[in-house]
Amino acid sequence: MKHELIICILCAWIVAGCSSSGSSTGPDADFEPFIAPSPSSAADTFVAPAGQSLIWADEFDGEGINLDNWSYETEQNGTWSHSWNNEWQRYTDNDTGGPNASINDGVLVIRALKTNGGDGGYTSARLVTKGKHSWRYGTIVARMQLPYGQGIWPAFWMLGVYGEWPANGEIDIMEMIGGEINDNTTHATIHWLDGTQISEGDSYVHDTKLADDWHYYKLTWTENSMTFWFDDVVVFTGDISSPAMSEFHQPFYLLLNLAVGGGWPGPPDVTTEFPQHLYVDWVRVYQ
Ligand SMILES: [Ca+2]
Repeated sequence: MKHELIICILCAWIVAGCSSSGSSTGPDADFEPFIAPSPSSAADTFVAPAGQSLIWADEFDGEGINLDNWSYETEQNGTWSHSWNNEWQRYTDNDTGGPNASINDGVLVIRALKTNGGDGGYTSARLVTKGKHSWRYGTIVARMQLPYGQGIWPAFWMLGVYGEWPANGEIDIMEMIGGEINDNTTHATIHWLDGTQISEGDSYVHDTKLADDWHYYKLTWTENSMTFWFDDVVVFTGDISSPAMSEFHQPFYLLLNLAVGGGWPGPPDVTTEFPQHLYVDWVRVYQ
């Protein structure tokens, strides 16, 4: 009896201790905010699309990542298995702020780290609005400053809410595979199902690295077409009026991720510097 009583007192003490240490609010109390290199201080000169209204935005101006807008898609530690595209990183959950994703001075920073661990050797983050926010047609735009280097693969993209890939459709507003001239190049692509997976797209090569400054990566989406923009330059226009492209007439959710390695960029090499940072000042949707 006496031993049981002591155990009960011990249990109560442990539970009380646990609850008091877990009562923090805001960003994870155990997380020390990392210092990312400051992005460019260039002025934001974005002009909202004429005739459309802002219907959703995340300006990343809060204390932490807004989990009413975003969820993490993760890979469990120790079970890393090239879940997507043979990418090398393990995507982690960072709550409102953590080592692979946080808000720094009004900017979302997604950070790829070299860990040398048994989880692919790298960690990073993949944020999605899946199940929280999705849109059909309009202008979808983000102000971003990209990472750089061989094997680095950031993306700002969308997936259809209904069906399995590729029948749900994929809209890649920005993909960059880094290294040499690739550091200056953004790719815009659409993928859909028409018997087999079909894709169309194009790329634009800028005169400086996309990591050197802020740029606007934008999709103008109507019931007939999708036009992809890099700042004021059209990267690609696709006609989506074909009956075989019904995917593109349903709501799509947003994804932001920073992959390391994978089938398209190939692996990082000795020239690739870590950590790498994808900076997102804001994401906005106009209709
Ligand atoms: Ca911001």
